[in-house]
Amino acid sequence: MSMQSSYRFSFGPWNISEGADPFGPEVRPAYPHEGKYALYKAMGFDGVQFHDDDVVPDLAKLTTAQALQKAGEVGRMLNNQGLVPEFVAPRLWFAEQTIDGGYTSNSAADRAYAWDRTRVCVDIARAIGSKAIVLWLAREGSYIREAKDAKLAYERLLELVDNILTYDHQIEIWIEPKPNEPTDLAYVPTAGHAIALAYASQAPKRVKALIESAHAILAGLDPSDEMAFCLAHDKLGSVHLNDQNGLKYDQDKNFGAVNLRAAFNQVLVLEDNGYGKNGEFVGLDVKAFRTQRGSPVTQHLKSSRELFLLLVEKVHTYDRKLVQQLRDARDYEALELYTLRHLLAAN
Ligand code: GLO
Ligand code: MG
Repeated sequence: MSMQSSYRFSFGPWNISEGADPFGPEVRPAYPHEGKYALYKAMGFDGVQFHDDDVVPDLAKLTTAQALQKAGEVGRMLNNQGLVPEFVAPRLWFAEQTIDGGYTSNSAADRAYAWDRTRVCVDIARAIGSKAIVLWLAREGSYIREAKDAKLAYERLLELVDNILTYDHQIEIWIEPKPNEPTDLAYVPTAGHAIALAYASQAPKRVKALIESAHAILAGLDPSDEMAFCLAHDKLGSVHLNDQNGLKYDQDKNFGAVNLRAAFNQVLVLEDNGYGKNGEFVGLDVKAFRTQRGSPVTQHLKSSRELFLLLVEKVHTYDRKLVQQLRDARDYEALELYTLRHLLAAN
């Protein structure tokens, strides 16, 4: 029996049931938003990831006071259910004002909208008892490179980070890098960009990254190395584990579904570096198959969690002495065969 680490898992309500793609009708009705929270515990999840308008539906129609009252109610509901609000992310990519980005838009009015919305998001995070906001910089990039001044855009992003840190002296900012989609070229495409912003900011300790497996793959990088980079700087706020079959649209496949070995290496780097010991969650960002029947559709979340735990077992039984010997001997041929045999349970 191995030493079973006690990981806590999380995901966002957008991972349940949604069945839309740009090429056809929705394949199933949305599962009622309010009913989703009751599903978490039974599936082995303790953390909820939010967008600001997941916490407060119709956010745009409410005053800040009304929004914060609703957030307080949601915080109490989560507490009663034993759920932890892991983070809140401003959903900036749906608004009219953010067609060409918010923080990096060429329009001062759009930038002002983005800042107002971000402040409300921080307030919502505090009202539900969440210690972090996540910045997935969806439309902060360009469709054609000549459209924006990239240097100015990066200066604006640093100014944004500093403004948030000054606005609230406790909140953490976790930047979720992604190289493309919905833009052609996104600003802050990698962990390196996110961590550079952290160090350049006024409070580097409160700025971290959230690494999503698929986003690293889309950047041509190895997800476990992106995680390792953040861990080396004590800046891995969270993860979005999933998988991605090469350079195509963002797929959010089940963790380990495409590349089991790469998934093993992600679990290895997390486990070996004590990820989770300071309250970090193992977050998932996985989509249900369009073809899946039923309501609510949740099996993909259970499958990804199970895969993660099976790989934790594989990490525990990975023969470290042998790995060290083979590293010392620089016999990577043997190390590779051992690793693959181990994954296939053929040793
Ligand atoms: C999209 C992102 C997105 C974020 C979420 C939280 O590619 O992965 O799902 O993770 O909006 O910020
Ligand atoms: Mg994500």
